[in-house]
Amino acid sequence: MSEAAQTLEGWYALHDFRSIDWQAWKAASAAERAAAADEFQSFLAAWEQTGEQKQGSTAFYSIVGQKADFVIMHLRETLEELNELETVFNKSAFAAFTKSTYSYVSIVELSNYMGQPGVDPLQIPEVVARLKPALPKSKHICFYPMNKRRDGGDNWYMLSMDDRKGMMRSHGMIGRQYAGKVKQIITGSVGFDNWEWGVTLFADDALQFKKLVYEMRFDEVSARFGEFGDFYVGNLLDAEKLAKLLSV
Ligand code: 76R
Repeated sequence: MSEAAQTLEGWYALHDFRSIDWQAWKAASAAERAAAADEFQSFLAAWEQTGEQKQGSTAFYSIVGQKADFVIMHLRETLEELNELETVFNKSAFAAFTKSTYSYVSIVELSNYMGQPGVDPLQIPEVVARLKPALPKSKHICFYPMNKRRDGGDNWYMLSMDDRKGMMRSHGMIGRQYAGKVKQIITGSVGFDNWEWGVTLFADDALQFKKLVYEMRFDEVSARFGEFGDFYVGNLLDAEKLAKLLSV
């Protein structure tokens, strides 16, 4: 058996994708709409407060294209908290005007491929901070789930640790060229959801998503072993933009 990579886990993650039932929203009375929108705004404020208290982090983005209208990405300490958040939201007045289109359950994950031998990563403050990240308020988000292939000669899980380390180094070097332009959060989802990882990227210039993902396609880890699910891309929402989105 090949040596499994050691992983460090941080906050649990829920990506909750919804579409808005515009017909129902427009058919509702102005008072109903105002009450539902106010309640939604109060959720946003509460999630913001959780972030300020460093008890978790929530990102809220519209989605471009017809796969969803918006995504709420929550990071929290426990799966119970994530469950509670989705249930409370589902019981809200606004949720009655939404339909779930996709969701993804995972956990912030760092692996030891690039680690220094003999150094305990949990003693490195930057590593610890990355396990419980404050989600940025970048203008754009990109999310997609992915696997590493397990197919005949192209089976990632049959490769030696050294071979995988070499390839992950090359992967990391490409990624580093995007430092300051793209922030990536890798969440592991083996045992939690249908793919092995969720990839969440944040950037102020959405074009950098395309540049980064395209460049990685030529790198062996992605070229030989990457399998990808649906891609979602979107724009930052805040209280003001939400009010504009919901005005009919
Ligand atoms: O954690 C680190 O920064 C160390 C290096 C590193 C690891 C271990 C790293 C760096 N990644 C790691 C692990 Mn990554 N990453 C992806 C994708 O679209 C594609 O082709 C792949 C999707 C992107 C865009 C991306 C970006 N990475 C992983 C893993 C787990 C693999 C495993 O354990 O087998 C996956 C699935 C994955 C996928 N990666 C970086 C980036 C970027 C931008 C970096 C540089 C980070 C930095 O140094 O700031």
